[in-house]
Amino acid sequence: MRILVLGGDGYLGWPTALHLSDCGHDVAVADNFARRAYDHEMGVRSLVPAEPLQVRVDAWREVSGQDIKMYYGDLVDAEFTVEMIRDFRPDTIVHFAEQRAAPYSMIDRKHAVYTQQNNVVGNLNVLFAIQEVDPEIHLVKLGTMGEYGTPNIDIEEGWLEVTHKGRTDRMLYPKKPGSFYHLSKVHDSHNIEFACRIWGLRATDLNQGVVYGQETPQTVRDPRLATRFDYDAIFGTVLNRFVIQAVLGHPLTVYGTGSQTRGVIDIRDTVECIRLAAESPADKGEFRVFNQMTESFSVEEIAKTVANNYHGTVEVEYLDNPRVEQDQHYYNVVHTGLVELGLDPHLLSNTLINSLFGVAEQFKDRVDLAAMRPTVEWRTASSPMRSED
Ligand code: NAD
Ligand code: USQ
Repeated sequence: MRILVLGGDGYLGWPTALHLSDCGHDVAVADNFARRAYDHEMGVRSLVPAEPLQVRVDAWREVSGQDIKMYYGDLVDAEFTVEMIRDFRPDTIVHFAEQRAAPYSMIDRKHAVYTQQNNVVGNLNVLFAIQEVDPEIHLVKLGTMGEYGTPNIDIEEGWLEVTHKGRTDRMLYPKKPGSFYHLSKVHDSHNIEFACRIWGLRATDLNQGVVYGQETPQTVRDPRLATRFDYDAIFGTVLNRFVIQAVLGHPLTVYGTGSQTRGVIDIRDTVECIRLAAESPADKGEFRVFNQMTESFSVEEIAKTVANNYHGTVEVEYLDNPRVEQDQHYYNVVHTGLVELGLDPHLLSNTLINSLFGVAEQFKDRVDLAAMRPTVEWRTASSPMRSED
């Protein structure tokens, strides 16, 4: 199958491209390197060095004999997007290419507007390009569990059967997202569902939980194939941050009471879920939704798991929560769709955490401790990064 991975230079896009290529698919990657630019903007860098995309592609050819084609461009540029899809003629497009950090989207107006323009317009351009070039192309789009928020009812896979005043309908599951970033994903989901309904496109929306881990069977084949590993308070995600904090002897930064609960997934399962979704496409006209997570934990449980597995002393610090989010809440998520397609989840185990401690240990000298503490406040939407315009 020909698969185009949008956002193929990113934390998840790159290992996914390698996994798909390793499984025999003909893969291309596209990126505008915006993620590398955010590092410059924030004055931080990935804990693990991420080689330039050309170096990674050359290294993969050397170790596997497989070619990955590269496209450099911005999805917000409609002409670039349609020409790339016309040139590669994929059977499947995997769309990772968005600004993905909630705190980044909450810095100020400029960052909120950028996030929604980049994500919503880029995704719309992909939908229009599919419709124009070949409506048979299957779109596999990365959404997020945070689209749902923390409702006081079970979270279904994208759809909800509602009975109201004696009448019943199947509706898109109501959304209560927690940042302008998470909202951009809700807007994307609505646009994709509409495109499936009016143009008969086929799409899978993967509402993914927080990803942890850094290595996959392909990325460990050569140091040049490593993917990025973020620890800073803007782009670092909770479990990855706690592992790095433990190794540095920095207190684990639990926001609020730590009772807030989130769905999580191992990076090795992320790449496998994408393969499964791509190889069993949605039907024509179908907007298919899977909840791409394997377990849920409260933030405090994640902190305790990391602390209990680390050989040294670990301190936990409860910070005033810079975000606006419920801490005591119901959380019960249906996530059977991908398991039915064949996913055999890696659950959070000592082995994975121990290997992550090893990665953090190896690169700990690259950490800038000043980037560890949260600076972006949801309530004021302002921070030291606030811009004047
Ligand atoms: P990432 O920032 O590392 O990767 C995204 C890539 O897309 C980057 O390389 C970036 O340069 C590129 N990109 C952004 N805007 C673009 C544009 N307009 N045109 C071309 N390229 C563009 O993020 P990630 O952690 O790999 O996440 C990938 C996707 O998965 C995102 O859509 C994110 O919302 C979703 N997701 C991530 C997580 C997680 O924990 N990392 C969890 C759930 C969902
Ligand atoms: N948290 C802490 N301490 C920290 C960092 C985070 O307590 O040092 C808490 C947050 O308050 C939040 C939870 O941990 O309650 C998760 O935060 P996160 O930064 O790990 O994840 P989030 O902002 O939700 O975003 C990440 C990815 C995003 C993806 C999302 C999946 O950056 O791309 O969409 O996870 S989900 O959370 O399911 O929406």
